[in-house]
Amino acid sequence: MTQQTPASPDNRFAAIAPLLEGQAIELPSWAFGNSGTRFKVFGSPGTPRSVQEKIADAATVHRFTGLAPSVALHIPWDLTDDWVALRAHAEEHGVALGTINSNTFQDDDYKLGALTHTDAKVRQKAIDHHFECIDVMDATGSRDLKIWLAEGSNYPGQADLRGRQDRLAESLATIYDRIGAEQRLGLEYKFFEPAFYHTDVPDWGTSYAQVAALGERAVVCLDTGHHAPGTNIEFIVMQLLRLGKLGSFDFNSRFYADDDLIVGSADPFQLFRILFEVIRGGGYGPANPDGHSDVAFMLDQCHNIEEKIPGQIRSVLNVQEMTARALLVDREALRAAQEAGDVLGAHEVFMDAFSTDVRPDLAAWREERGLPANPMRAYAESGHQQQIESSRVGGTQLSWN
Ligand code: PSV
Ligand code: MN
Repeated sequence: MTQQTPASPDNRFAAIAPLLEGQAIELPSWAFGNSGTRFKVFGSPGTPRSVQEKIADAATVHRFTGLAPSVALHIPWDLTDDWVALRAHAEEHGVALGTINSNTFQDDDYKLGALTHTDAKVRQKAIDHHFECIDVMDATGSRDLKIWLAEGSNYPGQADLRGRQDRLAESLATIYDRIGAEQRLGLEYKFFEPAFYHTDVPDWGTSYAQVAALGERAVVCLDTGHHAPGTNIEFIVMQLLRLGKLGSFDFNSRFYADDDLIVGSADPFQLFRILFEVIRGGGYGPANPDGHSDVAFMLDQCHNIEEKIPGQIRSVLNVQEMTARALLVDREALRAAQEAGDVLGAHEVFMDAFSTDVRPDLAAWREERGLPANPMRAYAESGHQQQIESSRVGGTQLSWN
């Protein structure tokens, strides 16, 4: 067994507290709109009727947590004719406009593919949509373009798998050529849905192969819900960081499919393991010498049956809590145990950090920064939910369709 002198939990927290400074988790605008399943989209009182109200809700999450300074937009769901005004609206509320998400999954022309379609006219239409997204990025000051493709096939023989991969490479290269020197293109993968036999970007390897061919500013987006059950996601995190291609996370939890539930709710230990690899691989912002990391932390979630603002507050708190626990891993002791071949000693060092209850320390940490010790309770007691429910009447509640 490795000999360890465990520091008191308090001292250990004090040592990692500065590393929690500046943690930023981007919220998806669509988390504040109505959503549901294939069977039903539920309406809920207080749901935004405009992109401005969505941004105000994201800003509320930031106000209660200090963790969510930016909001990702989805085009065309969040289109506006005045980006300067929208950017100013966000800034007035204390948040920035973040990642721009393209959408090639809600147009009849894309039924058989968009960037991979056999018809050059359809491919060009999808490429033009991405050009429009880049114009939006220029106006909002966004760094990242995120591409998730609903492309694939349902039946063996339906499509030329290789031809689609080649066309995808060509389309992506055309889009990549258009992004600015400070901008990035992120390609997200998903092994299932809505194409059930094959999808064109099913796994990190395919995403990596496609973005590696593009260049330095093309990166992989890892959505935690897009893996087969039992997949060792932290291994993928390690590998992508090792290859310098982990661009961003879409955090969420899944039970069966892409159900976009609250991150860390199903398996906090998995979130801890992922965050440990992020920190270990240099992907965690404040841990880097330059004070920020290139790995963007985003949520990709929807709240169908629970209240949306508290759903997002809970989510960012879960990420913060597991980040703190992952930072507590005594990496020197871990390395010593690993190198000594002390299997159970190394495991114990790892589990010791995971088992540390950091909630009281985090509450004190928040209070020191003028934030509520318990943001969930503070929101519930603030009356904000009742206020938006009674004031947001009339108009059309926003949703994904
Ligand atoms: C669909 O699976 C999806 O949830 C992807 O993960 C995208 O990131 C998101 O929609 C928004 O387009
Ligand atoms: Mn996603």
